Amino acid sequence: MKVQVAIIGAGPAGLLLGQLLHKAGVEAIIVEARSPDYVLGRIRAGVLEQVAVDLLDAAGVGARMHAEGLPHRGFSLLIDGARRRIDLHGLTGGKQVMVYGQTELTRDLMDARQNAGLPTVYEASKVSVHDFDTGHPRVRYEKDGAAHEIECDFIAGCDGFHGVCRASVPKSAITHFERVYPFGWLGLLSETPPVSDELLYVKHQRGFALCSMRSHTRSRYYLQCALSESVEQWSDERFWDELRRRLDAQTAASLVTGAAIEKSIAPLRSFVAEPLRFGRLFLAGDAAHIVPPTGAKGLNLAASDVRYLSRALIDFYAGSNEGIDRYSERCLKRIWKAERFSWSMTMLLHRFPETNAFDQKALEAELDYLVHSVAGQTTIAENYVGLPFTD
Ligand code: RFL
Ligand code: PHB
Repeated sequence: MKVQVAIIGAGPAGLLLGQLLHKAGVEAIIVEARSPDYVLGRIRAGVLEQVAVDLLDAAGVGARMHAEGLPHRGFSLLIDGARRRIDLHGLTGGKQVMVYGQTELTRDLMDARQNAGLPTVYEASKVSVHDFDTGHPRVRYEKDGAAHEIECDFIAGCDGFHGVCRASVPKSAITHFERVYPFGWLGLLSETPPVSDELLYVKHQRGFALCSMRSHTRSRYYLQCALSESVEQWSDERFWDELRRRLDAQTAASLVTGAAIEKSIAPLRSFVAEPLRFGRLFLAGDAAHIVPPTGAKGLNLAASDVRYLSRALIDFYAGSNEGIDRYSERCLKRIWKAERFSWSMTMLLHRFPETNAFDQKALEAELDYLVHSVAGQTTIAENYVGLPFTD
């Protein structure tokens, strides 16, 4: 078959790109390795910046998010027992974030795609990308034992960190920047009311914790854990006990516990690939970069890449190469700022088993400065709600 754009991956980046292209009359097919249920079963992000909210509106899929999502005007830090609120709204001239699960957003995009009758191949195996250094790229895959080939003008690599697109680029053409952290996040989802109206990021001697939510009746909690630990070692009871230990007495006393609906461990990593364009192949989202979740930036960065990529491709079909030529440079400017913020929040709030005592003290002083200075709080707030687009 022949199509203008072949999108690899039906995560938030691929689905959002497909919807924005469709709205502009550019045709695309999405090829996804997994089933829809598998994609929806991955419990991940919960916090959307205004940029992601605006893009979902532009894609025509924002209605349920506005009805069911929870706008948040601030969040709190609990630092060794002392609570400090970051007034996002007050410090940024009226900005806020939206708490709306990645699962819900993905479901909205999947439904819109299905209702519009747009082509998506789920459970494709042996997906491979070819000839993207020529004017005639191709995508090959197998489905139900039969081999298929797509001829296209462009390939959008939205296939996540372990995808095939970045891995298909010649090693000499790409540079990787990476930092791996010596711990993970153990996440638990439960049908219980959140312990706090707003998100609570916790720095404690026993390690980081986060109290988040999906709705007024569904909570998402995380605990910093060792990479050597497995989910099986964490009964629900052990999880709740450990969380209580990392909270202040008042918050711990009001924590409502219940059975876990989902529990998983995610390793923490910072990663950027440069550049993001290789001839007619473009990388977007987690395929191009990873941030540790501490800054709530991963999904938002994917949305920001897709904003640039959708415009670039739409402009190409309207006669301009400017967008595709500047795609990489434009994205990377924003990516590195989000990488910096996520790295900094991770360093400030986690317990590092091997940090030397001097570095530990310096980080504690930095955090103390940030939360007690209006300038410091503003820096956190501006980055958390999302930095403005410069072009
Ligand atoms: P995804 O979601 O990984 O989707 C990629 C898709 O590509 C498919 N795929 C392939 N398809 C075809 N052929 C192949 N060879 C393929 N290989 C892979 C995969 O099956 C998949 O469906 O990447 P995308 O679309 O770029 O989206 C990125 C986000 O998922 C990610 O950045 C966020 O979840 C990160 N994140 C958060 N981001 C935020 O903005 N705010 C948050 O609050 C937030 N919290 C989080 C997070 C990530 C977490 N984990 C688990 C790492 C919390 C956690 C715990
Ligand atoms: C989440 O609700 O899953 C979540 C919220 C904020 C983060 C990371 C994850 O920084």
